Amino acid sequence: MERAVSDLREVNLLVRIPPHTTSTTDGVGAPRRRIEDGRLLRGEGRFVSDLRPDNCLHLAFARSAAAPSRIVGLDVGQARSIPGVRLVLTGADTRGLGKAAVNRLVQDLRLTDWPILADGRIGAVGQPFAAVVADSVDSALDAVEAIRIELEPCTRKDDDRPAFSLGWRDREIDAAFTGADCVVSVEVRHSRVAPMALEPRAALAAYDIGSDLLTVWLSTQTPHRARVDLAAILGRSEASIRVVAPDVGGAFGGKASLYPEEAAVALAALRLQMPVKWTATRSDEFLSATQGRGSTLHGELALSASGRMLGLRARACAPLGHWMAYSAVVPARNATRILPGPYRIPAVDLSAEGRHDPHAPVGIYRGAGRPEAAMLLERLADMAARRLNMDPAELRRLNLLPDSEFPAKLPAGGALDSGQYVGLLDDALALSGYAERRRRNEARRRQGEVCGIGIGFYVEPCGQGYESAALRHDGSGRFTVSTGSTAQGQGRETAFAQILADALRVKPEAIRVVHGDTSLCPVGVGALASRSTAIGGSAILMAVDRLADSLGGLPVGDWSDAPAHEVSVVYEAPGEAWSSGCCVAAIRIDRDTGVLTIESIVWVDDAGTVVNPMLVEGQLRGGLAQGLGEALMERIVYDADGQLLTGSLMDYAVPRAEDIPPVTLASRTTPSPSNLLGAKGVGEAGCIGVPAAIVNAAIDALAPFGVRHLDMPLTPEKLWRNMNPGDSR
Ligand code: SMO
Repeated sequence: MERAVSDLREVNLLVRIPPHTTSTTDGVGAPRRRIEDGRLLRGEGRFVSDLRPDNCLHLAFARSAAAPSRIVGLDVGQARSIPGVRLVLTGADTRGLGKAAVNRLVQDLRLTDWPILADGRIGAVGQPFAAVVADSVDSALDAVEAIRIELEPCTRKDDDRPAFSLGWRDREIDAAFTGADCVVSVEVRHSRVAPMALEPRAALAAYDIGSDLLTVWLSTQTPHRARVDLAAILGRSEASIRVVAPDVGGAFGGKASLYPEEAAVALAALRLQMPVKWTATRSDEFLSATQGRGSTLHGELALSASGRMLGLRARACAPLGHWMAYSAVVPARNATRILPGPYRIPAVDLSAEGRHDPHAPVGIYRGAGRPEAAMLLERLADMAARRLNMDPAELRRLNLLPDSEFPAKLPAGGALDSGQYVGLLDDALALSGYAERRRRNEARRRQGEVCGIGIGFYVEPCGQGYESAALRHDGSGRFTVSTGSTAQGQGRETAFAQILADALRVKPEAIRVVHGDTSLCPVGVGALASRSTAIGGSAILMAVDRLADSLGGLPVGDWSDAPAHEVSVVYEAPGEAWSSGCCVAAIRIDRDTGVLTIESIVWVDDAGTVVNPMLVEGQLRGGLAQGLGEALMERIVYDADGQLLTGSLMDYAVPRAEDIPPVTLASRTTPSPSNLLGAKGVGEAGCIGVPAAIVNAAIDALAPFGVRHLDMPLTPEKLWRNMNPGDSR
């Protein structure tokens, strides 16, 4: 074991991710094809809505068409009489039930109600106020149509108090600004965006009276957390609830928290003692799934005349929506606790707050505060470079933490664990031909072209806390590992089989990976915060050690004489892993239409120990697609009355395959000392670095027009208006 781990700790200098050829080895580092794919590609995946138990009933929600309002009348009589209808639930049926937990990451967290069905008051458009259970989906929808509700607009007493606030301040901060030669400041506004998993939310619940067991199949990242919440809501023991996450088609943070709709499905199954299923439509997702981002950040950076960063003031204001998801505090907290990120800045004043509002809840979404931190710093760095007449790359190189400073303590606590930040920057500059491109862009501008180049440097905290693993040897050289981590399409079974194959010195085919079932897996956290490979993978390494120990120190690899045996471990990481990376984007903007074209993206990433480069590449490309979507086109819009204007994919733009530019990927990895595997997260990176690089490139392109800042999304209209400021067309 010792040897296997230390072997992984070599620093891998600028290795291009290899082409997808067949692997020569099976273990950690091998580009193995996904175990999961055959089944999924043959259409044999089992998602919640594929599950069809006998006598399954169907649930549909009546949702408010109006924004915040008071319910003055509700008539479900006609709905109850529609043929096939078995049950109609309203807010009155949910009184006295418990609520889902919110992670109390800050003191003085002001919570909201957690209505399963609106009771007396509508918090936001789209909130369900009744649930119909019927023999068929059609009957349920007919009954929903027959429900009469009378609403009275309520002038919402605007609640000025934040739901929480937090911050960290160095005493030297004022002196840093007083003594500075140059101060730049920016306000960055992030639109709310939709996590947009391909598979919408879905829940199926069945109650068995004989065993008093409630089984809930959920499209979730966090089955154990869902079980805790369902137990609290329904007043049942955790032992009497089983939560199963079958195949899950993407989540991105949007399925990390139990939803009121899911609790309603469980409640209906208990009432009827029959299976009840609900599958969200895309409209349901826009209206009532958690959204991401939405924060406004203010930043001020103080520098010396030579470009040294001296002080940073940053303030993040995050919207929370009308109820709070489990990780509601996380985006605001991450956006500030990360600062000053990869840069050495001796004094900071960081603060954040969250506020309830009359819209859908805002939760974690791929990046969860990290993109906001990166955008703020990278905008400030570019503004400072312009002010000081320095090259933006030079200003960054001057201020990036040198390799010798790891672990580097952060003002909010914790420490950046490892990295080669200057190396990442230099690799990205070299691969993108940065200096030459800048020169060429000058010539292109003289020809009338609108072109720019931008850098997005980022750090990504990931992999902290605990995860579990249970490892069983069947007595004949075959192994089953059950993990507390879950899977939503990342290739978890493949990666974990590789980690185990390596550690046990067996073929991956001898390993079965079980996940996503509270009755088959040890209590665990699940998949979020880019933690599964780092922490879940380390738990698996720990289990191998424990298994070998408990078999009398049997040398790993010789299982022929080993008896059947099972061990269960909980691994807790001593610190957090910090991925890092540098993106360089080159873009042009059409002078007549404002359409932005990405000419190249170069991206060098440090994900620590790479278990499977194909999986890493998939994560990088997927993150890039979502980061690009946010940068260029995605935006949730509510009008002044709280109506959702972007309630369908006709109004809310997401990138398609043809929008995804070619990308040059490279890696410079420094294994993390914060976990046994040395791994760092990689799934969120694309949403963190890519938007900052694209936005900086666009502002570079529009600098000749006097543009000094732009907020996402960089729609053609916005870019065109910035090139034609006097034109009111
Ligand atoms: S946004 Mo992730 O599922 O922590």
